[in-house]
Amino acid sequence: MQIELFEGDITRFAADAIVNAANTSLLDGGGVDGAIHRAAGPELLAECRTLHGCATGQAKRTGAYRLPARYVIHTPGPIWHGGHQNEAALLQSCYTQCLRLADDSGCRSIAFPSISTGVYRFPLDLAAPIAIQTLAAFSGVCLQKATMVCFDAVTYAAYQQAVQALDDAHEA
Ligand code: AR6
Repeated sequence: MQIELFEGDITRFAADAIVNAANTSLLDGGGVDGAIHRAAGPELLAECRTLHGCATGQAKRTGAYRLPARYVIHTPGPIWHGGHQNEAALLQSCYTQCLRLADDSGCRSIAFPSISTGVYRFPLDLAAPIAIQTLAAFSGVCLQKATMVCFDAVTYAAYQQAVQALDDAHEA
């Protein structure tokens, strides 16, 4: 899987599927979730209401309405409780389930925000390698490119470091 990093706003990023770092109700979120709902329009919330929530580490798909994408894939990341409540495996599952759903939906490209590293407080230096390693390990039928859309320079630097660490490990 080809991995790219981009610093900016995911609601303006064109990809077949855009991932939303949601909560388990799939309703009433802030952060990137709030931005996605504002940009997509009220039809997105109406469709989310029909889904009856989503478990942490799983993923559900909706239309993307006014966003420059075909689908929004909603995934509730784990809330960080110190690292002993399966947080790493759940975060990995978020990325894997989103990739599978996008691939099954015929998507060629997908864009992710930095899941769980905002309100849910998952440490960025631990989250970034989990995300990058999971993207790198995935091989789909249709899906060819995954972009991590980082909202600020600190987030971008953490993902850049994780990509570099993976490259170094492959060369060693
Ligand atoms: N584009 C890209 N990334 C963004 C954007 C944007 N427009 N806005 C924020 N981010 P968070 P979480 C970044 O808190 O930690 C919500 O209320 C942000 O800087 O949105 O998974 C949900 O409903 C950070 O790097 O998601 C849940 O209740 C990253 O997105 C809860 O927050 C994730 O931050 C989920 O918390």
